[in-house]
Amino acid sequence: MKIPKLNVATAAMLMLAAATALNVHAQEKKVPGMSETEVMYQAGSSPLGDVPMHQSTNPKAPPMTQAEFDRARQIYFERCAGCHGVLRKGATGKPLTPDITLGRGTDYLKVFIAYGSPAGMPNWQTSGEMDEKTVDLMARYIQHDPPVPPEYGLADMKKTWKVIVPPELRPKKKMNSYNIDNIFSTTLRDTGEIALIDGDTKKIINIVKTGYAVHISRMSASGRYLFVIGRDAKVNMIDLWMEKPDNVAEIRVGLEARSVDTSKYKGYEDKLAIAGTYWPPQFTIMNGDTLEPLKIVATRGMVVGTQEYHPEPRVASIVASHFKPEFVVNVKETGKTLMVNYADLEALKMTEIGSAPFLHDGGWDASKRYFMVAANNSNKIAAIDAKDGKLAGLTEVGKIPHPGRGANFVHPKFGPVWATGHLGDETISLIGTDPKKYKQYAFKQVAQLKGQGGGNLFIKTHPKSTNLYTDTTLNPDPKLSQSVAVFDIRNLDKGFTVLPIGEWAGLKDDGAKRVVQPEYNKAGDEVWFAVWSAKNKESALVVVDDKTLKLKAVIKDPRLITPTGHFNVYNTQHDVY
Ligand code: DHE
Repeated sequence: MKIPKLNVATAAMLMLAAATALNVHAQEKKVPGMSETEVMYQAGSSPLGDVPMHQSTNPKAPPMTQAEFDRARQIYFERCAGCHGVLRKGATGKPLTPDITLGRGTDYLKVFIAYGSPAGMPNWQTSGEMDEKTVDLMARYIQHDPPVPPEYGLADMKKTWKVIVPPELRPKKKMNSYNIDNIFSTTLRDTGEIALIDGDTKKIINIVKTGYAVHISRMSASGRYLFVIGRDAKVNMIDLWMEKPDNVAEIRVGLEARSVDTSKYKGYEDKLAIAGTYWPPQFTIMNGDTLEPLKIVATRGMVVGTQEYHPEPRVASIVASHFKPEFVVNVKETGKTLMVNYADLEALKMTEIGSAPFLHDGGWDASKRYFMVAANNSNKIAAIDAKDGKLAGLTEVGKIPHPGRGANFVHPKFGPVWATGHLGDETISLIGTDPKKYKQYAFKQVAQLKGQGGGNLFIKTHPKSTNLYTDTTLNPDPKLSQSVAVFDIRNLDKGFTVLPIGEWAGLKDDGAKRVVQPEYNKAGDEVWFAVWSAKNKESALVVVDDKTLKLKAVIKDPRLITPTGHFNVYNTQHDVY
């Protein structure tokens, strides 16, 4: 790489920063912990790159042709927006607005983009991901005003809204012989589809077209409708009563999204659906039968603690309360949980609970009263009390907690606990969740287990099981990313057993084949894992016998392309984890 011309002091300072960054990367390769892959995970591609945006020219910024600007914008949304934000106001990455970047200048910015930083910025050029020309392009681009993607209101949503089978033409009873409770909805990430798999026979029921880079599946309260959200904010509603379950309605609620759920409070079962968007920063409440958009609420506002305005606080996890007619909406950058009462959409009441920035994923404790949500880049777990509508506790955990929905079990000393693994270290944190009988442990980290390594994404157990499974999907060591650790809950001090899931899959191709997300069947005696290979390589699902920890089945099919998350209907419907 050619180092740009700089004055001696700046050059020395930058070389020192770069050298530190390189050392950190070198170390990362040796120790299990936060890896470049993990940084890349946060910096996942945004579908906004193709969206027409308003662009103003900044005369002070280095010149760019329209073609250069468009190319840089595309790269920014593919590589950078996940951490630095759409408007570059900063999220898990630093702010990159022109008031900051213009002062730094092209040469300085080029070095940072090329070499990365110890704070987590990837070394785009030295890792071979970008060439020198691209680094120069990006250094100039971030000195221009950020182009602003359009808003997305009711009229835009209605244009995309389709009721494929109206409620009156849908089956009046279940028209198939599937054991619906034990169907799995598996995300086929790169084809924008989900596979509906019969958990009893392990056969594919249907491959259903959904949104781009589809993310999660959630169930309606009755267990009849399955809701799926794509990263392009497309919501699909699938009727499991049809002879061959398929889409009955769809809509786009924005330009980029990750979360969807449906109303579960008594009297409101299957009545409403909700989806949260990364862009625009808002959530939309829909009719639970047809997906007709009813109410849109913006999440722009002040950050907890600093009380500074944030223009793009993304909506992360959403769950439906069992205690009140409320959705629990977690807003990432502001660090606020909104308890959205849906009893009267015309006079919407919201309780705002502040905890810590970068709220991401989470799950209920065993009583389903406390929602345990990870403030991932703050290294904290917040416990939201859905009954009293307040923060029950905020506890420090390991580095970058990533629970998925977490895992609940009863610890011999600490009573009921909820567990999370971490992206940034090998620990598993146990947090007490019973403020009545175990008050001294409630909502505090009470113990840490030592797992296989960092890069953990998901953790799971089941009320009928005595095992606790943790993946290490994003660990840089293939041995770890292709296997899982299992703890015996009755004897946690014993350490863990390693299951070589990737090897058991017996895939014909070499490749990443990352093992991701343990998910139980309805009975709680099988655990399913996705073995996630590249789009052009063979993938599989591996089923483990929970009692013996032996391989039970491998599901392979050319249509199972890039399987990642999978959701058992019963366990998702009833929040069993
Ligand atoms: Fe996810 C849940 C966001 C990357 C698989 N993911 C979630 C949730 C959010 C989120 C906000 C909680 C939804 C809820 O409960 O309502 N995920 C993001 C990102 O912003 C991120 C870091 C980067 C991106 O560009 O999307 C990201 N996620 C991934 C992946 O790369 C994963 C591993 C593979 C994939 O399919 O894309 C992935 N995320 C999942 C899964 C869940 C999830 C399987 C649901 C876990 C559960 O048990 O409920």
